[in-house]
Amino acid sequence: MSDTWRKSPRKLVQTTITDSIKKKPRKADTTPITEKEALENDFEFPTTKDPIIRELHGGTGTLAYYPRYFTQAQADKYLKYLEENLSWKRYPITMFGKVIQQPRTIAYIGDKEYTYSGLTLGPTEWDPIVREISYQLEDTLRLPRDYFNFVLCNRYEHGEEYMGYHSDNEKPLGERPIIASTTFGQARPFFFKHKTDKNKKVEYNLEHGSTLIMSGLTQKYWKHALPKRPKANFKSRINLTFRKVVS
Ligand SMILES: O=C(O)CCC(=O)C(=O)O
Repeated sequence: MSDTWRKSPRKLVQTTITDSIKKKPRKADTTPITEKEALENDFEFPTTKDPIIRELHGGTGTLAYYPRYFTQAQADKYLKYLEENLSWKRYPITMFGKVIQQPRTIAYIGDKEYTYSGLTLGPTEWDPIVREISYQLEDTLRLPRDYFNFVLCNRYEHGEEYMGYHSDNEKPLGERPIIASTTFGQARPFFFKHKTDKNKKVEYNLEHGSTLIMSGLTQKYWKHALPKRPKANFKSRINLTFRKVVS
């Protein structure tokens, strides 16, 4: 582990490197992997869209970041559509025994019911454009069609809206969920911290049109958060997390 400076598009940031980052060689094969391989996460990230792949310290997970998963024009189109067409609502959730309003609005889409922080959502009809995005992600990752069976959509109006540290480790997602997190709108910092070793941290600046894949044991060993940035004058941001209920 070493402290290192790396360049982010906006500024130099210091990160503690606890892992290795590599670009894997391009694979010509586009045959979908099997459901079993996907669940066991026994696959290599295809590199058709140039991901930056980060193996987290000691086999504790894998992150793959696609900074420009969508072109600017595609991302602009999706942002506008999602803002105008999803049914955004603010729900109460239970945190540490207290009922609070979520500090963001959400929309839920998917075949399956999903419960987190005392809130049960779905099932609902798929929005056709969200389905289109889901299919593109499945194709890039060589996942079987309809692998992702639900999507949690979060909308942050400004820098006061946020998501606190948590992991997506609900039982129905399985131990090694593949979660595809696609961002439209305002670029914002996104943090990971190891659950037991406070020195291990990873930071991204999730950009308009980017996708971050969390896989392997990431949810078991790491928490993630989209922190508040109250003075940052941030505009609206939408994030879609494509997931699979396996049981
Ligand atoms: O908006 C984000 O990027 C955070 C999403 C997230 O952490 C989640 O849905 O679990």
